[in-house]
Amino acid sequence: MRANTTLRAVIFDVDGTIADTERHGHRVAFNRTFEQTELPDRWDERLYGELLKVTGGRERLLYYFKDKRPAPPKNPEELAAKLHKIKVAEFGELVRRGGLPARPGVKRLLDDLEREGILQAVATTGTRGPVLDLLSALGSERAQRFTAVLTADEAPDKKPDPQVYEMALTQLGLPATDTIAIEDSRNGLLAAVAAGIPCLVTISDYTVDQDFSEAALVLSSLGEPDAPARVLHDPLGVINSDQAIVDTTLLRTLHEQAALRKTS
Ligand code: XBP
Ligand code: MG
Repeated sequence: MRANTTLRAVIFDVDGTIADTERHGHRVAFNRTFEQTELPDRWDERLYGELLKVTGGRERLLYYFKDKRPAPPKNPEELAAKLHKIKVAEFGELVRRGGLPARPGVKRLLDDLEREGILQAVATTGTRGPVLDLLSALGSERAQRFTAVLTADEAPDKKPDPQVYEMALTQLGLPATDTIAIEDSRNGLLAAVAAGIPCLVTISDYTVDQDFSEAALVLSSLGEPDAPARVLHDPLGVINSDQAIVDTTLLRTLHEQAALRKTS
């Protein structure tokens, strides 16, 4: 049986999916912000892993003030807004210095999608400025190919809320069933699925232990010919191996099988 849909666009998450930005990017930028503002707070890798359950940098600061900091500040909203502004600038600086390269397979897949006429879009809870810097780091030609780039600036309701995905679909002018999302976290997966979009998860080191049972496929990365991804969960049976390289052919098969599962 064949599904009556066509894969027309792939919507990428940014943090953890296009690049491994959290441990050596956002976390470092938060700590530089604390230093710059002469606050005693420092987020080590373990604590940052806990804080990541909250999406959005400002919201993460508020959660930390409320639940993790020994002495909460007098005006948490005001302080979080002030710190977040500095943090966004610090993170942008890190990105522009080239410290956060694309994950394996990202550039290869973007080029493959372009050759095959499949649209590329971005749906992220990150702030627009540094997101655009991260996309530019993929190469200016690739960055210009994104038909829709939706960030926290346009979609304030952060993942797992589906708002950013719904806005991406509106800009693409496509129904959810003509697209696939690529995510690295449970919050991202839930956002995509709530918007009706089948989701491929490429885990990152902070999300390796999360529950991805709603995903169409879970891999260790997008894979490269000389370093294929490990297949971690393949509920639709699209891969007959424990290794995979994500390309347009695989995404079309995944898209079709996800559509069939939905209608069966
Ligand atoms: C990523 C995030 C982002 C960044 C911080 O989630 O939660 O908020 O950690 O970015 P996702 P800002 O990958 O699901 O989009 O500081 O710019 O908010
Ligand atoms: Mg992510």
